[in-house]
Amino acid sequence: MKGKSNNIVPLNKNVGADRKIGIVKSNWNIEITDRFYEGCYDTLLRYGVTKNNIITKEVPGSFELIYGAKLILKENVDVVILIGCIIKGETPHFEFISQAVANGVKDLNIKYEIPFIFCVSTDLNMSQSLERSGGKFGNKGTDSALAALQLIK
Ligand code: DLZ
Repeated sequence: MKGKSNNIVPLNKNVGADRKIGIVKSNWNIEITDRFYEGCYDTLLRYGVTKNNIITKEVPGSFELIYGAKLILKENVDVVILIGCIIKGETPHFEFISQAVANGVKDLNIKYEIPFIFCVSTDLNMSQSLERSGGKFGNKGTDSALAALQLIK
């Protein structure tokens, strides 16, 4: 695993056994979200989650992550991880999408009994995103999987 995680709470290697995990992955900036997904998926497997207990849905962009999370709820998952990458452009779009997604995930956490994990990077440029998806700042996908496992243990 490249980079270092800030997530230091030790977890039992079998904490994910018999747990069902939902992942919603946005395909906008897919170079980055693929890397988050890989870090997330590999970490779940390492902690005992089986492949058939990882349910993945893809959506076009981060704005659709909330809708995807609502759909995946029907699969009776224990936790949902929302993966996206929002990169600042030349218009205020960045602020609108980032705010909407952060608020949407907060609302899901308030409304439902299971946790929703925010694995959405909001970076100023692609190089920052690369640093957080397996570069010098670790992999946000790995960190998000660890957060999910901590919450359901
Ligand atoms: C439109 C848009 C823009 C400009 N930038 C991003 C981005 O950096 N990251 C991302 O995940 N999605 C972006 N989108 C797409 C929106 O999330 C959404 O898919 C569209 O507005 C359609 O609803």
